[in-house]
Amino acid sequence: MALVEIHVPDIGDFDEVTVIELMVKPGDTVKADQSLITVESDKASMEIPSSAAGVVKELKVAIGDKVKQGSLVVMLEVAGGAAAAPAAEAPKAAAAQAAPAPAATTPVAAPAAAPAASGPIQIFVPDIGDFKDVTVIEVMVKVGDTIKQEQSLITVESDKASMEIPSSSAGVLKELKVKLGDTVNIGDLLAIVEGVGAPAAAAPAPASAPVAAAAASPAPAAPVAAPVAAAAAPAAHNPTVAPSGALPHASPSVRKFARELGVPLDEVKGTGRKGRITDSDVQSFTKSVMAGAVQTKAQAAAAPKAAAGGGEALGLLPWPKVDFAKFGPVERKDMSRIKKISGANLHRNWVIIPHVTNHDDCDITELEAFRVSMNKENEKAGIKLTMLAFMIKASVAALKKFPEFNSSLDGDQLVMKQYFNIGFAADTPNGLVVPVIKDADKKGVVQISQEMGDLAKKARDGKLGPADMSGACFTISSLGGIGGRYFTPIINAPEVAIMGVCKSSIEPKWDGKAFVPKLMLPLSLSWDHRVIDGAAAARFNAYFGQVLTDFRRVLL
Ligand code: CAO
Repeated sequence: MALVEIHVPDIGDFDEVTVIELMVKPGDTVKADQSLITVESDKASMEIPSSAAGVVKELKVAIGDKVKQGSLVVMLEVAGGAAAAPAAEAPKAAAAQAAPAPAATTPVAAPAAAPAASGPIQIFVPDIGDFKDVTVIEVMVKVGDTIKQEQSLITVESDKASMEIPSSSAGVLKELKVKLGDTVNIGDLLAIVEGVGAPAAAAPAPASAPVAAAAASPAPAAPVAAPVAAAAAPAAHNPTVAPSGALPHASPSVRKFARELGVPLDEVKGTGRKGRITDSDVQSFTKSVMAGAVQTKAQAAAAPKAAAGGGEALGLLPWPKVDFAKFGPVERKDMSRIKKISGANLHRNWVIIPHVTNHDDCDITELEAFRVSMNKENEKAGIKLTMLAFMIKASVAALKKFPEFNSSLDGDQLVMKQYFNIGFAADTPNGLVVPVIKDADKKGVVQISQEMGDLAKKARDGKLGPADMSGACFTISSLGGIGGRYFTPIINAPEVAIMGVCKSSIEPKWDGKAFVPKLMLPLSLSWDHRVIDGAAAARFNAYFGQVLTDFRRVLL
């Protein structure tokens, strides 16, 4: 048996750090590499492991003590007659697992030499020493945020330490390339900021670049490499950066424990020093939830959704996870912002609203002839009447005749609208949007055609504002310019019906004496069966068609 001193290893730029947790006590048997204490700077916490196996004889630190490299942590009784390892050697071995590489300190000096720049700047994961495949456990910014240089962007965590990764540049955050749960490594692209006088844009760093640059040349020879190294300095290496305070106070091992149990740490009350969350806090929280004494926020949020018939209540099978690359080459593409938003809305509407779709046809022979002749007449004035504009007027007439189609469900009540705003689905390179013609009852077909043209252009240019897309009573989705016969349009909640229109075509129609060619327009009306009955829907569809067949009905 021999007594061995266990010291704080080389912990990079962590200067004086505070002991926030004692993970062993005298008499405990510890394995080599087992964590003894947790220390914390203002940006990172890290566990200090034992460099040898043995029995803890004495703890040389207490909670709240300040320690640094070389501080004595524990006296350990180890088997055999081995003399205590020299302090400088044993901790280094441990540091390889727990501490960020000290090499990352040098590059901090680099940005002073970097020229100012604006435009997109890439922010990479810095040299984080021996940390490999660390998990993103917190995202502290969102797209659109204005961030300061060295402001923390994310927190990463290994099983021994957590640290915040700062931005090397000030500016507006344009894109975040990581999300919670992702694993990252040195050199991974984290974010793109639109710089405002920030250091010059940085090229992606080869994994070894920052360290090599730091080691080889204190004054950066290549400005391209320098900011990467600067980007690389984790906040743990810069105690001047203000702490975010967003992360619950808990050591990495407690956080890992909580993750394994699925415990939301931010809902756990810490009983440790300064409200720190301990292992036993996590255990008690779990017991309370299991006993039904406490409800997590997620449970509380899911309950009303389930009652309202949300997807959570459906108990469906999980979405299939397929490794498509096994079958052939694939490429992954992010969904556009519009697709993500409209997808979520469409899904909700499809699941919650009991849709029924009525299909019908109407004769638009005369209307189309009129439209074409008007367009010829007004060609010089640059006025073009579209079939969709006539349909908007027809829908106003039908909504007036069947007011329950111009309503919205609100609990047990129907909100009956006395205004006539009509949305139309517009296909854009980024996805589907629904601009709205306001007060369509008060406008003529010419004005509606012009407004639709303007709104459709705004939609294609991605310039529609929320006001352009809100307040619709009823929507028309026209695929007439493209093709198809019938389809099931999804109701745009909280509206209660939507008209889908497909391509018109000449068909033979019996007039009592002979077949005559007629231009027939296919209609597909989807309606909410909670509000509308099938007979009313058939009448609405028929009337809508009659108005288009004889447009004079609009005047009635
Ligand atoms: N039948 C036959 N032809 C039709 C027609 C119909 N029902 N409707 C329009 N057309 C023809 C027009 O005559 C015109 O032809 P010309 O260029 O020869 O004159 C052409 O199609 C384009 O018509 P338009 O300029 O009037 O445009 P539109 O009113 O049909 O469409 C808009 C405008 C914004 C609705 C359209 O561009 C669009 O985005 N449509 C797609 C909507 C969509 O994606 N709906 C699906 C939603 S569910 O996923």
